[in-house]
Amino acid sequence: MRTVYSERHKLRDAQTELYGGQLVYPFERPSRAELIIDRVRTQRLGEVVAPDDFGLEPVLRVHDRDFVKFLETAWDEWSAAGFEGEAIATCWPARRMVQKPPNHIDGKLGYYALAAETSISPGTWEAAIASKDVAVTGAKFIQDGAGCVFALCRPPGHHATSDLFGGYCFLNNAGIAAQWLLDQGAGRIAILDVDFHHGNGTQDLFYDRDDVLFVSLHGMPEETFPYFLGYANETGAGAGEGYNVNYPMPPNTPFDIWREALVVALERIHSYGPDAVIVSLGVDTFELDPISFFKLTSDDFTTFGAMIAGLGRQTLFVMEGGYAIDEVGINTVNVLVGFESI
Ligand code: Q9C
Ligand code: ZN
Repeated sequence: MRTVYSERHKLRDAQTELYGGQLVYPFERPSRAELIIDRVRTQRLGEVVAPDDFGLEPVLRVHDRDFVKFLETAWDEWSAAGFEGEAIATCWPARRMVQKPPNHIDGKLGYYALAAETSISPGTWEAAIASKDVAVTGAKFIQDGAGCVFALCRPPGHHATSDLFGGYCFLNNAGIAAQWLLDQGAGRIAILDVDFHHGNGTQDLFYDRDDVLFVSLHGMPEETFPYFLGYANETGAGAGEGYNVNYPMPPNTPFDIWREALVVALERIHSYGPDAVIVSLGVDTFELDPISFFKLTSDDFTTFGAMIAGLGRQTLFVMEGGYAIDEVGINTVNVLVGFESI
C-alpha cells in the first residue's frame, strides 16, 4: 500500500508535556513518525509520497473558524505577551462560568484547550497543517480508487473537536478526511477508532449525523483519558442516533477480549455499508505502552489488520497515537501488512 508522509511533522517538537506534576519531554515526539516511516521502508510496504496542499477549506468544513485562527496565531501571541516557556493552558471556563473567548492569549488557551498536557510550541501550527494534508491526500487516493492507503499523520488528531485542542491533537485529521470524502460525493463513511484512547473529538464532530458512523474501542473513561467522554451509552443524537458506537474496556484487557469487541464493531460497519472506512490507527493498545493499559502483543497487530481487511472496503489508515518508541514502527506496520495479507 502507498504511504503519505511529510517531513514537516518535525516542526512539531514541543519540549514540554505536563505529566505527573512535572514538565517532561513529550511522549508524542518526532521520533515516533521517523521510526514508523523507517519501518515502512525496510518492510517495503510500498511507495512513500509527499502530500498535496489542500489549503484551509477542508479544515473549515469541520473546525470552527475562530479556533483555526487561534491555532495559527497562538504561538506568536504567547511569545508577544512576554512568556518564555511553551504555551500551556492553565485556566478554563469551568461550570457556571462564561463560555466566551477572552482577548488575552492566556485565557484563549484555556478556552480552546480540553487538557493542559499539550503545549503549543513554535512550528506546531505548520506541522498540524501538514498532518491534515497527509490525511486529505490519502483520502484523494481513496477517491481515485486505491484499495488502501496509509496516512502517516503527525501530530495526531482524534481528540481535537471543532473548537478544542488537546490530547496531543490540534486538527482532527480523520474527521477532515471523512468530511472531504463526503464533499467529493461519498454517501457514507465509517470511522473505526482503534487507538487506546477514546476518539472524543471525532465522536463529537459527527454525533448528530448518520452519514458518518463512528465506532471506537478504548480504555474505559472511568480509568483513563479523555475521562469525560467515551461511555457505551453515547449512541448518537437526532439523525445520528445509532451511528455512534463505543466499546470501553477495563485495565489489562488482553487481545482475546479486545478482538471480540472488534468483531462486533466490524459487523456494525459491515451492516452500515460505507463507501470507505477510515481507521484511526493508534498503536498505544500495545502491552508496553507507557501511558496505556491494554495488553496487545506485536503479533496481535498483524492479526487485527487482517480482520479489518475482511470488511472488503476501501480503507484509509490515519495515524493517531502509540508511545512505546522501540516498537511503534513494528506495531504500526504489522497492522498494514496484516491488512495486505488478505
Ligand atoms: N493526566 C493520543 O493517543 N494524557 N493521545 C493526559 C492526563 C493524554 C493521548 C494525562 C493522552 C493523549 C492521540
Ligand atoms: Zn491514544
